[in-house]
Amino acid sequence: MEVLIALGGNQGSVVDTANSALSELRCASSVEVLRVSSWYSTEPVGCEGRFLNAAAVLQTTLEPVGLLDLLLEVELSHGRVRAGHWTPRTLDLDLILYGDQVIGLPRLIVPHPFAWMRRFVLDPAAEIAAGWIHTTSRSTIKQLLDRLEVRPLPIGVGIDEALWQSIWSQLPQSVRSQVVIAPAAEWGATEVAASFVADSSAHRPFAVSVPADAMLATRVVNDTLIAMLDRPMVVDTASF
Ligand code: PH2
Ligand code: MG
Ligand code: MG
Repeated sequence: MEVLIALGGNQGSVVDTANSALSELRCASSVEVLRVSSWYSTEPVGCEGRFLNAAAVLQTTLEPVGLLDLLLEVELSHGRVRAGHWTPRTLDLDLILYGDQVIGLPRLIVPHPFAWMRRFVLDPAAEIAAGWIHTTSRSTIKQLLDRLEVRPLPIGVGIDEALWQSIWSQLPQSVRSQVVIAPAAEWGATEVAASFVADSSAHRPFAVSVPADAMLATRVVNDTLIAMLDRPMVVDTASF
């Protein structure tokens, strides 16, 4: 089976750590590393400290959960301390796509539920897997990336008007200037979504649910928009 993984980190020498992790994966008889993308500098989403992100295509004989366990093991042997949700990390290895399979286990959701809206996943992935179909959106990686390139980016909002006004007024100008709010009758009452109105596949766009609490909601919307808007920059790893 061919699988797509995302690599990321924002602590220590991320590229060295990741290269060592890839070597460890290459040593596993059940895994072959077929392609690795460039490294990208990306804006942190939901935490502090810029990230480096990349993607890799692996060939594996492991079942999805077996591969997940191996990835977690490799993270742990590379200094990953799970100190809490979204804390700085030396290395994060996420399973994004497993062939064309859709998996919904308590421990493992594939395609990764946020891959469709994260430039820090899509940009590196498009370099090595542009035509791969992201099963649940029925779009290719490249199509998912291209629709996030549009400026201003149409965003569907299904949030209560008063709550939305409060969220909007707190978003940084740099975010507000890059989006345009589209009518979103089709979205639920607590969702924001990239509005893919121009997308003739007419597939219901994915949405991100927003908590009712105004402060939390602002954070979720801000993080979502940063992940959608940030344009990852290729870094020259030779200079590291
Ligand atoms: N991973 C996260 C949270 N935020 N931000 C960027 N830019 N890159 C990541 O890989 C990343 C993140 C959780 O795994
Ligand atoms: Mg992650
Ligand atoms: Mg992870």
